[in-house]
Amino acid sequence: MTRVFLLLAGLGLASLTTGVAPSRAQSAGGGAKQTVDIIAERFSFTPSEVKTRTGTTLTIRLTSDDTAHGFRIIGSNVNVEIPKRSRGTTTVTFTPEKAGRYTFECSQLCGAGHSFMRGEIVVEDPK
Ligand SMILES: [Cu+2]
Repeated sequence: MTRVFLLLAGLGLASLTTGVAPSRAQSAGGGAKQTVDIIAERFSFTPSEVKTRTGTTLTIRLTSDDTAHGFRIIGSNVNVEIPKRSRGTTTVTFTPEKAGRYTFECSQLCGAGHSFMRGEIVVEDPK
């Protein structure tokens, strides 16, 4: 009985996780969409620069090539864990309203070069 319950709970979590990105993308309401894959490894993100435009729903798929890392966009509420290699991909969406440069960084201590794990999302205003 307990085992069945745990299995169902696990399935529920999985569908919640995979369901987050699509529902957010839809709520953006007709705006442009863009998807980028970013690979994390000690001690960098590849690519480390992503270009997008204001109002675009940017879907970021995060995968690690070694240990677990984090991904935080400074000045936003995006802060997620990237599971270690072969344990899957974390997907987040980010819809910048203002043009500018948004720094992202690793938010999980991963070794001596952790503080160098940074990159930028460069947002241009199409107008
Ligand atoms: Cu780190």
